[in-house]
This record gives sequence, C-alpha cells and structure tokens, in this order.
Amino acid sequence: MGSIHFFTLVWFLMLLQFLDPCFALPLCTDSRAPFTSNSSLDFCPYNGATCCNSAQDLLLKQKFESMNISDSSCASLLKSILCARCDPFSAQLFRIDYVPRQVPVLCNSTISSNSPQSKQEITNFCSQVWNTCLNISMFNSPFVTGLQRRVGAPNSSNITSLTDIWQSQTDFCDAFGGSSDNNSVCFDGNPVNLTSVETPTPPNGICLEKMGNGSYINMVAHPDGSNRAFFSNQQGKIWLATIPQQGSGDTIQTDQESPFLDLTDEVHFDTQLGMLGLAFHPKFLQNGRIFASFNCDKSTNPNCAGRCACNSDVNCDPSKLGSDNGAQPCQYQSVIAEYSVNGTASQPSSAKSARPLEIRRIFTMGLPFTSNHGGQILFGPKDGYLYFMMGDGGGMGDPLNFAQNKKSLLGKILRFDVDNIPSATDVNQLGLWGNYSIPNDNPYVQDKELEKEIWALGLRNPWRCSFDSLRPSYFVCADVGQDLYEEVDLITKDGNYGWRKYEGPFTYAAPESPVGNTSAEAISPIFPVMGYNHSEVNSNQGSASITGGYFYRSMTDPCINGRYLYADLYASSIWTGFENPINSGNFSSNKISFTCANDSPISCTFAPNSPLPALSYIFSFGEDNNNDVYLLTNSGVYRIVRPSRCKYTCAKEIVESPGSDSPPRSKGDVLQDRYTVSMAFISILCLLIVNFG
Ligand SMILES: *[C@@H]1O[C@H](CO)[C@@H](O)[C@H](O)[C@H]1NC(C)=O
Ligand SMILES: *[C@@H]1O[C@H](CO)[C@@H](O)[C@H](O)[C@H]1NC(C)=O
Ligand SMILES: *[C@@H]1O[C@H](CO)[C@@H](O)[C@H](O)[C@H]1NC(C)=O
Ligand SMILES: *[C@@H]1O[C@H](CO)[C@@H](O)[C@H](O)[C@H]1NC(C)=O
Ligand SMILES: *[C@@H]1O[C@H](CO)[C@@H](O)[C@H](O)[C@H]1NC(C)=O
Ligand SMILES: *[C@@H]1O[C@H](CO)[C@@H](O)[C@H](O)[C@H]1NC(C)=O
Ligand SMILES: *[C@@H]1O[C@H](CO)[C@@H](O)[C@H](O)[C@H]1NC(C)=O
Ligand SMILES: *[C@@H]1O[C@H](CO)[C@@H](O)[C@H](O)[C@H]1NC(C)=O
Ligand SMILES: *[C@@H]1O[C@H](CO)[C@@H](O)[C@H](O)[C@H]1NC(C)=O
Ligand SMILES: *[C@@H]1O[C@H](CO)[C@@H](O)[C@H](O)[C@H]1NC(C)=O
Ligand SMILES: *[C@@H]1O[C@H](CO)[C@@H](O)[C@H](O)[C@H]1NC(C)=O
Ligand SMILES: CC(=O)N[C@H]1CO[C@H](CO)[C@@H](O)[C@@H]1O
Repeated sequence: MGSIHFFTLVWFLMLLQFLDPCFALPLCTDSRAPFTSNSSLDFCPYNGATCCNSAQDLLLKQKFESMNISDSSCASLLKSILCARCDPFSAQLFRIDYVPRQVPVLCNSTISSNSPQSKQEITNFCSQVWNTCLNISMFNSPFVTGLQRRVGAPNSSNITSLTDIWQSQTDFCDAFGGSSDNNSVCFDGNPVNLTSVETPTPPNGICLEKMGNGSYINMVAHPDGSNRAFFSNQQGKIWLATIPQQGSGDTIQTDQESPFLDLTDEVHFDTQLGMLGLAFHPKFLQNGRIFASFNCDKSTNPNCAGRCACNSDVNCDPSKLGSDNGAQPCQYQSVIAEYSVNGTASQPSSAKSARPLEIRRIFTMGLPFTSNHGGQILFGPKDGYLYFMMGDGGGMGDPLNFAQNKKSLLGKILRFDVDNIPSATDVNQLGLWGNYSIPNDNPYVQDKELEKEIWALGLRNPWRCSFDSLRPSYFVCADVGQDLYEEVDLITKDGNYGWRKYEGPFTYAAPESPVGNTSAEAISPIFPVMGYNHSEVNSNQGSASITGGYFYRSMTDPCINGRYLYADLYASSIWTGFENPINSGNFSSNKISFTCANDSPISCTFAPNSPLPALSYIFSFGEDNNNDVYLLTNSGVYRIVRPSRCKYTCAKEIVESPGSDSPPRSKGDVLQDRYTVSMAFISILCLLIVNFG
C-alpha cells in the first residue's frame, strides 16, 4: 500500500473515531483503554471497542453458567450485569474513581425529563432486577456484598436469592443502585450509549490578571488546602507564596531572598535542563516528604551518577552517540530526589522552609542527549504512586527508537511506589534505577525482559500532564511533536501513544534509524484526543511546542468550566477542549482569545502590534486549591479571572454589582457551588445522554 493510501486510511479511521461517540476514552476497570476486537465476543454482547478479550468473555460465561439461574428473565438481567465488565465504559460503571464495586451501578431512578425534546421515562433498572430476581436462587450471587444486609444474611457461595440477603428493594437499591452522577454513567441493562448534546457556544475569551513578575516552571497548591502554593523556577529554587483573593488587587507574595528550598547547587540549568518537577507526598501533612525532579551534571557533581539510558540492553553504544552541544552522552542525568520539612517547624503545614539535605535519591538515569526528557512528577490522586514523565531523550525523530522500546525508560510515563523503599541489595537485584519499588499492577511487572517502571509508552516529550480534579481517571498529557503536530493524550495503563511510528495521527518516518524499527502492524497506537498542526501557529513548520494544562474546574469563569486548557509555548496561543458527549473522551477544541483585566494587580495590557507573543513563552499551567488556573510564563504569573473583568460576556457568570466586595468564601462554599452548578449541568446532559437503551 502506498503511503498516500495509508495516510488516507488513517484519516478515514480517525473520522470514524470521531463519528462514533462510543469509541474514544472510555476506560476499563483495570485502567487500560478498551481495545477494538475484530470479531464480536461469543458470550457478551460487545463488538468493536470492548474491555474483554475472548478469554475474559469465556470466564464470564463460565461464571454465569455456574450461577445456574433457572428463571430466564432473571438470567438475562444477570448476564447483562456480568457483561458490564466488557463495556468500554466499565471504569465509569464500576466507579473506579471512587470505591470500586463488584456490581456496576444499577440505574435506580426513573428520570422524568423536564427538557421538552426528551419527555421520556428511563427504566428503573435496579427495581427491575429486584422485581425479576427477588425469589430466584443463584449460586455465587454477586449481590452478597454490601451494607444494609438482612441480619444473618449468608456471606457467599450458598444458593441465595435476593430476599435471602436483602430486606427490601430500598435496601437493595441503596446498595447497588445509583444514578448518573459524579460525571459517571449508570447501567441500565444495555451497553452504555452516550449521545451527543448540542455544543454550547464557545467561550468568548479568557480574562487574565497578572499576579507576579517571576518566571516559574511549576506551581503546586499547598497540600493543606490553604490559599498558598509553591512556585519553582528552572534554576532550582522553590518559593512558598500566598495567593491573594480575586479582586483584592494584591499580587503573589514571595520573599525572593528566602526560598522554601534552594537546589541551585545541585541543578544543572540550560535551555531544556533544570528543575522540571516538584511534588508533595499525598501524606505530606503527616510525613513532610517533598520530591524534586531535576537534571544534574555528572562532570561537575559527584553525587550525580546513574546508569546510562544508552546501554547494551537497548543496543545503544554511548561511544557512538557523539557529543551533543558539547555534552557527552550521559553527562547530564535526570534525577528525582527526596527532601523533608522535618525539624523546620512544629507541623509540616506550618513549615516555611525545607531542609536542604537530600533525604534519598529516588531515581537517577543518564541522558543520551540534552533535550526531550519531560521531567514532571505527579502523585496519582487515586493510587498514591509517583508518575514521572520522561521524553524520548532527544535526537531528531528518536533515532534509537527508545519510545517504542519497552526495555528503555525513555519516551515513557513511569510509575513508582515511593512508600516501600527496598534495600540497596534488592535495588541491584531487581535492576531498578533507584530507591523505589514497583507497584504490582504496573503493566510489565511479570516480564523479566521489560522495564517494570513503565506505565505508558510511545511519547516524545510529555510536557505537562494533569489529573482531572473531578475525574481522577482522566490523566491527560500534552506531548510535544516533531515536525507537524502537537498532541494531547488521555493516558491509560499500557497505552501506546505511537511515537515514533506516529506523530499525532500521522505516520512518521524517522530520518535516521541506526537501531530498531517498529512496524505499524506491531502496535495499536492510541491517537490524540486534541491537538493542533504546526501550521496553525506558525507558517514555518517547526517551532511549535505544546504546553498541557488542566480541566478547568473553577466556577470563576463558568463558561470554560469543564473544558481542558492547553497552549503553545512559543506562539502564546491558548485552546479549550470541549468533551461531547461528556465522559466520552471525544473532544473538539477551539483556539481562544485572551486579554488582561484593566484592574490587573500588575499592569499587563498587551500591545496589539507587538512582535512578541502577548504572554511571551507559556511554560506551564498551575491550579490552586480553589481550582483556579494560572499560566506560568516567562513574563510572569497570570490567573484566569471572571470574564466580565475583561468585558467578555459569559451568560452563566453572576456579575456582582461593582464595589460590593463579596465576603471571603471558604473552600467548602466554592466546592459546593462547583458541585451544584456541575450537577445541574450534568443532570441536563444525562437526561439527554444516558440510558435510552
Ligand atoms: C482477527 O480475526 C481472525 C479470525 O477471525 C484471527 O485469525 C486474527 O488473529 C484476528 N486478529 C486479531 C488482531 O485479533
Ligand atoms: C441447576 O438448577 C436445576 C434446577 O433449576 C437443578 O436441577 C440442577 O441440579 C442445578 N445444578 C446444579 C449444579 O446445582
Ligand atoms: C416470593 O416469595 C415470597 C415468600 O417466599 C412470596 O410471598 C412472594 O409472593 C414471592 N414473590 C414472587 C414474585 O414470586
Ligand atoms: C459473614 O462474615 C462476617 C465477617 O466476614 C461475619 O462476621 C458473619 O458472622 C458472617 N455471617 C454469616 C452468616 O456467616
Ligand atoms: C438511587 O440510589 C442512590 C444511591 O444509593 C440514592 O441516593 C437515591 O435516593 C436512589 N434513588 C432512587 C429513586 O431510588
Ligand atoms: C460521588 O462522589 C462522592 C465524593 O465526591 C462520593 O462520596 C460518592 O460515593 C460518589 N457517589 C457515587 C455514586 O459514586
Ligand atoms: C444510541 O442512542 C442513539 C439515540 O438514542 C440511537 O440512535 C443509537 O442507535 C444508539 N446506539 C446503539 C449502539 O445502541
Ligand atoms: C512587576 O514589574 C512591573 C514592571 O517592571 C513593576 O511595575 C511592578 O512593581 C512589579 N511587581 C512586582 C510585584 O514585583
Ligand atoms: C518526618 O517526620 C514524620 C513524622 O514524625 C516521620 O514519619 C518521617 O519518617 C520523618 N521523615 C524524615 C525524613 O525524617
Ligand atoms: C539510592 O539511595 C542511596 C542513598 O540515598 C544513593 O546513594 C543511591 O545513589 C540511590 N540509588 C540511585 C540509583 O539513585
Ligand atoms: C528502519 O526502517 C527504515 C525505513 O522504514 C529503513 O530505512 C531503516 O534502514 C530501518 N532500520 C533498521 C535498523 O532496520
Ligand atoms: C452448600 C453450602 O455451601 N452450604 C454452606 C452454606 O453456608 C453455611 C454457613 O454460612 C455453611 O455451613 C454451609 O456448609
């Protein structure tokens, strides 16, 4: 097949993907993306995208048969419930973002819609299950678990009927029922079918206020939930700052002279080198643990030495790499180091500084070249593991094909357990790259040949990832492209994002490939959910670089609430991505204009004809404890504020009368508002979307 035809085919497949609302994110209960099987399953009624392979389908069939349900109506309901594991939305049905369940959430409400176009009743599936099955005996009932069980109800294995275990329909549906809330769907007996809703008019624009002049790479909200945040720069200093309320006219207060932690002596700073990541342990308030990710220089720093990513395991000979901008292979390293606030204050939350003494070196790896090494670190909000974003290590087109090589940590998202630190002997025996252990559900734990740190692969240079604060299973990364396309990916366990076989949705041919090729047939790449062509930001192909942001979950600007924000570093352009249907993983995105509020604490009226982009370089985004979003640029720190402050219209904004300063609001109020508004929005969507099966 000629490359043009193949190209057309890829486009056609993409088009199909966008037309089929049930194809995209969707996530399985094990955090993997559903896969597309080329034939229907024998037992469960799923074809196309599904979470079950034929072996899992067979297991479900055996489980169903072992239940020996005599009544055919009840049997058919139970079959659909068991098969919900195969639904491409099973992660939502089994609520993996909350407390994962044995049984999917059974739709228990008879929603009578108040929207005129869908005056329709949705079956109360939970009561249907109760009424059909209450007296029917079954082995290995999945309904023996749960609270509010009948006193003396049997625990397992015995033949039981629902009434053996549950007092009433109410008790039963309190335990297993639910509606489509929390941004999740419920199960109504049929495969989840999300229906698109009318796209709301795109927001007018983003209103910014300039909060500080400093140039930072990381902003991390204080783990204590207060109005404070940490800011770090690329040179290696971290400051603790207080964030003033919106409308107060105050700027971010940092004492430049007394940083929270100063690692500039350890950090090697250059264009793509420096302190690139900062994370606080999920239990920081108890244990005071802090983690920094940075680059160091082996030639000047004796503590900076680890195994080289270019080694014989991956057919890479460092002596053949040559020097890159004068640097020798593995002169520069990527490290993650641990620090502590212990001893600097009575409580970690009141610490104003951290001890500069490194507690532990978590990770060290020598880099083949000087670019594309990600560097961000984030703790997973659900699992508490440390995710480390690592690029392909540089070189045009990933010459050594590291990103597709599962024996290399380059071009990967890595996942570490930093709570169980093995002994030095074990670190050596296990062939680890530092002082951490491997979570036992990492995808390659069982395979001795492969790198057990890998969570996802096929990335070029993940530059800024985030977990959606409302839906932690949405782990979004922007991945910087090579020649054509900047992409945003939804990261799933063992997901392969295609580089260097694909650049975004396009096939990519590496200009040189001294070792290793991956055939297109050997991988099933997960294509980006958002992105842009280089031609959109720059007529000279080349200089574009994506900066990933956040799902905007603040109600400060209700018109961008729920949208994913991302930017181009050089062009200073910003996009918002809108997911439709909600929870589908199917996004459309628009470039959005922005301007600065006249009453910005620091003046930042952008010059209309300035040759420089308005914000200069957008390095990163940040999110505070109110879910307000910030832009970290080399011209300073900007906060997204109410659209009316820039005279943007947003119908959903409640404009307060000028001069009436609203009283300070607690985090609870803000969350409550966010919840109320998003629930109203979600319930309208759900009326349209869910369960018309
Ligand atoms: C597709 O189905 C055919 C037979 O129907 C089978 O031989 C082939 O291995 C399947 N391919 C994949 C990728 O599952
Ligand atoms: C399954 O149920 C039928 C009656 O409904 C019964 O005759 C049969 O023995 C049961 N099988 C097992 C393995 O219990
Ligand atoms: C279920 O069994 C109870 C008593 O065991 C009986 O009163 C009731 O009518 C039965 N219901 C159905 C729907 O068979
Ligand atoms: C069920 O298990 C719980 C604890 O697992 C136990 O306390 C209870 O006695 C058991 N009930 C029966 C009926 O076996
Ligand atoms: C559905 O289930 C949820 C969660 O158990 C409960 O709060 C709600 O009241 C139930 N609704 C109906 C109509 O039963
Ligand atoms: C909804 O979310 C809240 C926490 O935000 C959680 O406590 C609750 O169990 C969730 N409900 C369902 C049905 O998952
Ligand atoms: C999904 O729902 C839409 C509208 O409710 C319907 O037209 C479509 O056939 C459904 N798709 C499936 C696969 O059930
Ligand atoms: C930021 O820079 C501007 C322009 O140089 C200056 O007027 C302002 O005082 C500075 N603000 C802060 C908080 O440093
Ligand atoms: C810091 O203090 C906490 C609480 O006492 C303790 O659990 C932790 O191990 C200490 N960490 C270090 C590095 O001393
Ligand atoms: C493991 O920790 C020890 C003590 O901090 C350190 O000397 C060593 O370099 C670390 N190993 C790696 C690979 O970072
Ligand atoms: C990889 O594939 C390209 C073309 O597809 C070819 O030119 C190159 O020689 C291959 N490299 C190796 C090491 O096989
Ligand atoms: C057939 C069977 O498994 N019977 C068991 C039912 O459960 C009780 C205790 O809950 C056991 O004693 C029985 O052996």
